[in-house]
Amino acid sequence: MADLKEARVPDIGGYDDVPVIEVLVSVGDTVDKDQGLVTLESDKATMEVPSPFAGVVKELKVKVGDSLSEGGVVAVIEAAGEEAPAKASDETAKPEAPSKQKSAKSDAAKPGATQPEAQSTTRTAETAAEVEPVDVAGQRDNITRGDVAKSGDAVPTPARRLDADGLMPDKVPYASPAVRLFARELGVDLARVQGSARGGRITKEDVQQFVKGAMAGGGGAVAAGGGGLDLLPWPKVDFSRFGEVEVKPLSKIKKISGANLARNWAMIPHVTQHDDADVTELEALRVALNKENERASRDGSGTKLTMLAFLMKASVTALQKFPEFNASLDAGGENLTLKKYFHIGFAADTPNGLVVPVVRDCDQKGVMEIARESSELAKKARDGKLGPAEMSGGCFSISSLGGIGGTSFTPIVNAPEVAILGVSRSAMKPVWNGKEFAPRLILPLSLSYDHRVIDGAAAARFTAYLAQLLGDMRRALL
Ligand code: CAO
Repeated sequence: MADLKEARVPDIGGYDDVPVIEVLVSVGDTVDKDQGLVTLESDKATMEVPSPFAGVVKELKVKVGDSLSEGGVVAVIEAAGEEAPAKASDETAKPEAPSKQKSAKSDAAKPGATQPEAQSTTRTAETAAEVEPVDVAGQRDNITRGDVAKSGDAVPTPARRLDADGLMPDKVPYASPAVRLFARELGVDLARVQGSARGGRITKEDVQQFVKGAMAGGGGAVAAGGGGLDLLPWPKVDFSRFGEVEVKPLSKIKKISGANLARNWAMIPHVTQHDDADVTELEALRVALNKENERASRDGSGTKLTMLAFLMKASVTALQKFPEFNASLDAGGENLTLKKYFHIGFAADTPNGLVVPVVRDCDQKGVMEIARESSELAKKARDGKLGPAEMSGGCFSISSLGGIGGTSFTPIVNAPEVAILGVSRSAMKPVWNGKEFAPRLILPLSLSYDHRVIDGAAAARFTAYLAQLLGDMRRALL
């Protein structure tokens, strides 16, 4: 018969009604003993509530935003393997060592709850594990909370002393609450970070290296200069104090692209070079070709030649002339990988957020084929049907807001690429031709680049060349 047990909050040093900020498991998950179930965060500390036994999560009793105190039920777990002695309930099976034994309480707020008195909590050396909670407010709060790691054990386990970072063995991923908090602030999924400390524990430096490595194309080498980000915690504001609010979770795409954008913005020294391209003739050609195609396809279903397709083709020619733009910097910041292929990504706005599909081998394709492929990919993106392969391998990206408006903007480099072209709305402008002002269709270009790789002069040359190409695409044949 299934052995259903309640996983309860152990002694957390006297804290009461601590908000749940993270639920680390789902119903149906198989958990190891001591694997974190939820993360609690008070104004002073973050701490994980581990599962007191291995098994399968049958029911979650809390969600993010709920509050828990000692004894509060976190989950119902169908325990697996060797379990507590017969008849021993979870509570009665708790090791007796802690002198500050409390009975299970409801999750509801306790009237008259006082400040933590964790210092008075005593344990024997055999069962206690002394750790310091993370002090998010800037000071260490000298509270012991070793019980968090073991008090839910169905049967007493051999002594285990945790180290000062507050790590808890057997957790997946294996990191202290301080590191978890740090990773959350950076939007890093700890499951993807390789721990370098004893037993595979993930340190703050590992998280920093992961961010740097991901930015520079994978790998975990130490980036030149080091230093890392030393950011203040994100401000926590109860906006409802100021007026009515509604909380809306970000879409999955927004969360993923947001984490990437934040990393790229923080880690890459961006500079944006602005220039104008005279696309008067190109636009006339595009319109004429589209009319021809429309007539040829009779039903009007032929491929529409877009300005984006011309921009992609012209970018390939510029990348061929300036190879360091078709490159990626390694994680150590020492070597540039120059690519001999030309896969161009373009930012596509979808109802769920920004994605960057990639058209492969644009050097081997005509503008018409690039237009057809990019419009198919854009449709797939909008329908949420893009596969990961269709968004990988890009060398250079284009973010075109020309269909919407604007005169210039600063696109964020799509690491591990080293440059991105932003395109704003073309407009008819008076341009001096030596004799008079003539009306010309001017397309604003904004090239953001990684200044570690590309010098300002090279960026100015690249952008000017691109503008020249768009002014006369015959140059692409040279
Ligand atoms: N200047 C003036 N008009 C432009 C233009 C430009 N630079 N680029 C496109 N247009 C016009 C087109 O001519 C077309 O007009 P018609 O409907 O009259 O023919 C209209 O804008 C729509 O253009 P399009 O269908 O060719 O689409 P597009 O090539 O502009 O864009 C795509 C395709 C996928 C890039 C676009 O749908 C998109 O998602 N854009 C947003 C990208 C984005 O969000 N970037 C920001 C990323 S950073 O946050």
